[in-house]
Amino acid sequence: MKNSPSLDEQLEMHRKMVVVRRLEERLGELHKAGKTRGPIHRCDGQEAVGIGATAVLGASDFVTSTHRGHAHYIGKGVDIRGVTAEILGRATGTCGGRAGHMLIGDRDKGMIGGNAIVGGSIPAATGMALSIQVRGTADVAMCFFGDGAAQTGICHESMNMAGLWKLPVVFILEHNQFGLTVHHTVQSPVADLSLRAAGYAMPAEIVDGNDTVAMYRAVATAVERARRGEGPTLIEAKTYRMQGFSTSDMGGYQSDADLADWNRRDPIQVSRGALADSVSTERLDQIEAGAVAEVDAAVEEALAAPLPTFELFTRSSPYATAPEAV
Ligand SMILES: Cc1ncc(C[n+]2csc(CCOP(=O)(O)OP(=O)(O)O)c2C)c(N)n1
Repeated sequence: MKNSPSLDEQLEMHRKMVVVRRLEERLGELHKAGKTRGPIHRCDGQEAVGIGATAVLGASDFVTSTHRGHAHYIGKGVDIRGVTAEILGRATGTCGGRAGHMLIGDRDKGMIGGNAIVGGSIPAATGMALSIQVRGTADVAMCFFGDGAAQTGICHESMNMAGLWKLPVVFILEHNQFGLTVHHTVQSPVADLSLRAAGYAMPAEIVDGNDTVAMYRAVATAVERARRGEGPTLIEAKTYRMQGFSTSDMGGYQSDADLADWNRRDPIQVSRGALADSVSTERLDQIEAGAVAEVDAAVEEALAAPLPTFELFTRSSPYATAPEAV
């Protein structure tokens, strides 16, 4: 079983992390300039979780995401131009400008969708996994959710069912230490939420969520297990949210010491360090500059694109081939 990324895969994960980081930075600026449609949930510092985990998947596997899903979308291969236009509410967006940044779905890419209902991604992926099991394919469903979402009742119900029926689902707990502004120590009596996996008869692994290679390895083992019909796994990715809950967050509750500590473990720098022995600094700089240019072009293109028309808003599905009456 191959559970380590190739050099090409490692470079692609690096490139995608820089794409996501640049997107987050641009969205921060655009929000300040009043050009986004509402606040944005950035994932600066958490990029390695989504990018490392989705790098393991094939095109026909499924992903369900959260309100903080930019790394999941880009990781699963949703086009950056469509994502950017969608976030900016444009007709050229992945969902025609109707979903906004929290709800992007792309059926062709296996991106079932972001989710603004905290915990909503968990039963959605569990249901996808049941569908995969019933249809008898070798696909897997992957679910991203936060430490706040881990405290919901539906998380317990979904994991219990997944463990009982050995569903092909990989649960990725993106433990960024906070639910909204609430630190995890006042949300849960245990620091390591993956302890709970034992109660669902599923294996669990705690992973350095700021290291794409560590994420890839742990997730590859979990995905293979699911494909063999041996059931779900819970991966607890320890990471940290470097920005506020959203671009509207006034901040002040994250300690300077924690921010400095996690900044030293910035996932893009960790990745650069891991690649330094095999790839020249010039090549890495070139890859990063290409990623930045791609995002900047996507932003300019999106800002120049039209807003959706009333006709588009009355269609029943973004996938419908013709407008339908409502
Ligand atoms: C069912 C539900 N309850 C409350 C909210 C409001 N809310 C939005 S995000 C959030 C915190 C989520 O924390 P976590 O799952 O850790 O994700 P993070 O924001 O840290 O990425 C809350 C309470 C919501 N959107 N849905």
